[in-house]
Amino acid sequence: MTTLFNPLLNGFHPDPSVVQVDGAYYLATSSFEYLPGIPIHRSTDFENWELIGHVATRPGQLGVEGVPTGGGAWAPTIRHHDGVFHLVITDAMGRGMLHFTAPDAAGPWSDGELLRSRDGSGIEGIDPDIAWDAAGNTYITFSGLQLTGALDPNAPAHLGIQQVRVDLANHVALEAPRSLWSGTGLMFPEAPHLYEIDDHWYLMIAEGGTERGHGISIARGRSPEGPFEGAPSNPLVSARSTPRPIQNTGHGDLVAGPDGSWLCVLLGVRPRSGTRAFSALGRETFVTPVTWHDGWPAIAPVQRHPRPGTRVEPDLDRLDGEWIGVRRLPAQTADLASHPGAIVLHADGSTLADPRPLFLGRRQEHLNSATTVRLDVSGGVGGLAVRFDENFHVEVEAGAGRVTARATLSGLVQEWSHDLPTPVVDLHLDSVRPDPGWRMVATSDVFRLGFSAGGRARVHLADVDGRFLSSEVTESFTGRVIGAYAVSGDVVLHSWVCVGDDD
Ligand code: 6LW
Repeated sequence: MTTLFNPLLNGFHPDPSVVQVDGAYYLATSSFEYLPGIPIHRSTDFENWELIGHVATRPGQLGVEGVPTGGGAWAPTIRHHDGVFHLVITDAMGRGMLHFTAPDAAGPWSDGELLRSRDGSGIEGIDPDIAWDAAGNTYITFSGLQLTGALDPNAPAHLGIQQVRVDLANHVALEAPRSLWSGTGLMFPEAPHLYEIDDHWYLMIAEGGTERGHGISIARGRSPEGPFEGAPSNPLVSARSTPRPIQNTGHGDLVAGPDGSWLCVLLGVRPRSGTRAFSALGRETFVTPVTWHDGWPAIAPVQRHPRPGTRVEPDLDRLDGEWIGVRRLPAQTADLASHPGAIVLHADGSTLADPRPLFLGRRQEHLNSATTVRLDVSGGVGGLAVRFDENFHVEVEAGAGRVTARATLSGLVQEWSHDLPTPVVDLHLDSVRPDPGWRMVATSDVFRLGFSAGGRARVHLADVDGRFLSSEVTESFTGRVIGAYAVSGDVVLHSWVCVGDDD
């Protein structure tokens, strides 16, 4: 039996989908407005996972450059058929429902083709699944959330679980969508996956919404088109109204594990505070065992089993796959040529309040985290930030003789400034457990902001309550991203060290 670490993938990696090919596992997750998009992780033991690439590495594969915050790459399904990797996904409020292929999951992937209805318009829905039957029919099963109609109060916001057979070579539906079993009546039936197991077709979905009410339900029938009968044990798994440390569990995908027993990958959060209210890292990927009884799966509650802590000190003479940009590729953000061994960030007039900041980031992967960067701001102004989005970010910024800690929280801005003795400065951004002191209800964590310069000891600038950068407060689908940024002139990033662990 493998060591099932949970989270399986630390940091925001929601909506996981997994496929097993020739003894290796390939896991795809959502990436929203960040690029490169749709990370692919690989494992042979379900314990150690390696980021092997991304589906969207080129401009135009996704249309995220202009999507609203939280739009973009939502909920992939990855499968393997006739020697080819297939991935379907909705580029929400971007290009629409897309189909990508690749001979190797590490890429390069295709440009992405729009899946169209018979009238030529894009198929309207999210969370597409792709499956084939023995006769060679290709099924796209999806959640009928009407994103474009959402602005029309009279439009049906949700059509339930929908399905069409498609001509995959021409990316066009062969029929009008049919409605399938859509769960036990909870809101937001979504994340459908079809499986042909033994002599049944199983339709597994998420329902209840991706927050605390989230859960997984399943139905089965004799045909991929239904009719489907719901399991008597639905929901198969949900943390709703439980004291479990992993909450929001749902949006799953089933796979036979390395030892032949079944596993379910699914999303969850690790909320902290007195009432476990705030999820700093966003929705992460978890895994839990599955057993079968009388032809129905039973999914075990997700057990907390954090990985050992890490120290990350990336080489700055290359951009590894963990670097991400906001609606722009890291290669469009970072100059690796002008200062070998360091990354130069050339400000372009954008700030962290803009939709495409000059920001080179990495997911925050641990609940307790300490990041230090060494910047040369002799030629500009920039800093080290942790962000959820344009409205919620906390940073330490240096340049023009000043160093400033700043919290921007949905229009509320507070700053703490100090003289900057030298233009080469270490900026510190730590996320630490709060000292509850006299309060019963503490927060999720506290940001500790400071700097060190000229060989002198660290100067503490400010403490900022971490609750404001959580999924719940920001109402976000993503999670915290820590990054270096520039707002004027040129800023040189000489080093990056992030140490973290999960208590
Ligand atoms: C995803 C859907 C969802 O497509 O959120 O709330 C979307 N549920 O399953 C983005 O994660």
